[in-house]
Amino acid sequence: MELMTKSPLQIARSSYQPKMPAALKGSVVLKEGAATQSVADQEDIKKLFPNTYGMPLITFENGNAKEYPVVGVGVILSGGQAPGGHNVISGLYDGLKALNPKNKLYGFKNGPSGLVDHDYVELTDTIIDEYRNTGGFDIIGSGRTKLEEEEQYEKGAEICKKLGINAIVIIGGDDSNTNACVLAEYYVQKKHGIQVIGCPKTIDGDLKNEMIETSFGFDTACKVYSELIGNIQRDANSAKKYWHFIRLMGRSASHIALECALQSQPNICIISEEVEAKNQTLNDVVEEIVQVIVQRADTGLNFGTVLIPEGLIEFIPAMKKLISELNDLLAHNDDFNALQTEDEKRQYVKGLLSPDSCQVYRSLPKGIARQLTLDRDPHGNVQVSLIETEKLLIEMVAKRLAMLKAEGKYKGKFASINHFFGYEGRCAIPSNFDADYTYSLGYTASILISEGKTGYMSSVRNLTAPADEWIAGGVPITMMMNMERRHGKMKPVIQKALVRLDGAPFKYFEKYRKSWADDKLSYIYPGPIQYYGPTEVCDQPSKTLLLEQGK
Ligand code: FBP
Repeated sequence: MELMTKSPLQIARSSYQPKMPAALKGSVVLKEGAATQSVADQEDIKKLFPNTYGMPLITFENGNAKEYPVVGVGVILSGGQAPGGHNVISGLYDGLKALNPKNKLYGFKNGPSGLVDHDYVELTDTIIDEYRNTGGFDIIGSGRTKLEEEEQYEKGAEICKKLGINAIVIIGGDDSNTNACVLAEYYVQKKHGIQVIGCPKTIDGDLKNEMIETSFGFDTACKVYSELIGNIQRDANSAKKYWHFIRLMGRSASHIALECALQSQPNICIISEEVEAKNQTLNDVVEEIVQVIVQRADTGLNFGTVLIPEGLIEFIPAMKKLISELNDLLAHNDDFNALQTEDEKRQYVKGLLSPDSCQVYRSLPKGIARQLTLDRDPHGNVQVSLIETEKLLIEMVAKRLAMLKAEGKYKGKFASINHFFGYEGRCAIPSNFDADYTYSLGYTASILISEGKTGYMSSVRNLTAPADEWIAGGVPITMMMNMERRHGKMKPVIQKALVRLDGAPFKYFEKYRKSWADDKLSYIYPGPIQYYGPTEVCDQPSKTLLLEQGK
């Protein structure tokens, strides 16, 4: 056998032709809707974005062929990886070349810093063909540098002018698209003639609204995690001896945990937004888990699965207060950074926290308390993916069960295994849904650019219908904005979409979770993503999307 450089699936996927909305096939005409408003704080947002506020929604329809001017475009991948990023770029590339073969596409390397540091590559047929329908962001790399200083914007303008770039596409989450909006406004104000278009990316699924039905990557990542959860459940149900505590990525919102619960029907799934709404403490969460474990033990079932959203810790009100005090206390704190030992750091922190937070801090296992003081990301967020909540919960649950056993109220056996699923799914080969959706998002961006638009996010809607019926167009990013306090100052930001407790996905989960907790066999085993085969196996969107759209 010859040395293999690609798997058979990699080879087959390179020639997969993503499905597209009918309006993107052939020539396109733009239909402009009524003027838009921001979701809240209209007066403030209007003042901050005088040039890009209130622009109309845009939808594409089939129209007569038209000649487009030559454009140069720069693309940036921003933040965490999400399956489909390469297809946004290939859709953008194909769209640009179809509109005018002289168009050029440059990739800024390693995230927004590539624009500022003038680190770029011109994308060609050869490069693009190598990355079609693949996972990962390695075509140009990604990064989390925040674009927020005028000096950075000007450095960006400098390289754009040098390369003949008239538009930048920023593929990112809520923070990156907020920056895209600010950059778009800045370039109009300064008359730099550089357009900025955003694309909704994040496996977390929290960049969505009426016009952006889902962020790309959520579908694939959740399918990968659900496959793994299903496999674990089948193992649990075969061996009948372990409780599996599975933490799932999703920095803030619990969309991933909820979607995986809908796909795999575990015994327990914690939803952070519900914990916050009920004002629960960590002990309340532990008590809920313990109750299910005891009940199952009473019927002889000493095994099960618990899904835990990564962001949980920040939604427990007392923990939230502690984290926010730590954020303030540790921001640019050279004294803290100069301390050598963990013990010194612990003493230092304890001395400065409020009495309530200090009590919470002291009640945490030392390892978890230490994790809460690790470096923040460039947006000032605690890096929750580094906090091992599943281990914390296992420890607390085991303690509580031991107490109940001593009181004769629990007769079962508790053996646990912990898991964390995040990086396993972020670079998976995109599902058909994500491959099609992202290609269309990129293609849509190419049209918005060629039509001279700026400050828009590429939008593809009606996603539970066949791809042919999807609706493509653009949404003004200012429409998604509101004012929020960040680092002590009011800032315009895209509203993060948390799990809605009155939304159909949560309602469905709420209706069935009791039977999933008790039943001998309610597990579902989703199996691996299928790329070829019947459409009901290969082209299903997420359950969240189906339920949200009443299907
Ligand atoms: P984005 O919001 O940038 O898409 O990233 C999401 C995410 O995958 C989170 O789910 C996770 O908490 C975080 O990135 C992990 O960050 P890192 O890649 O820096 O470890």
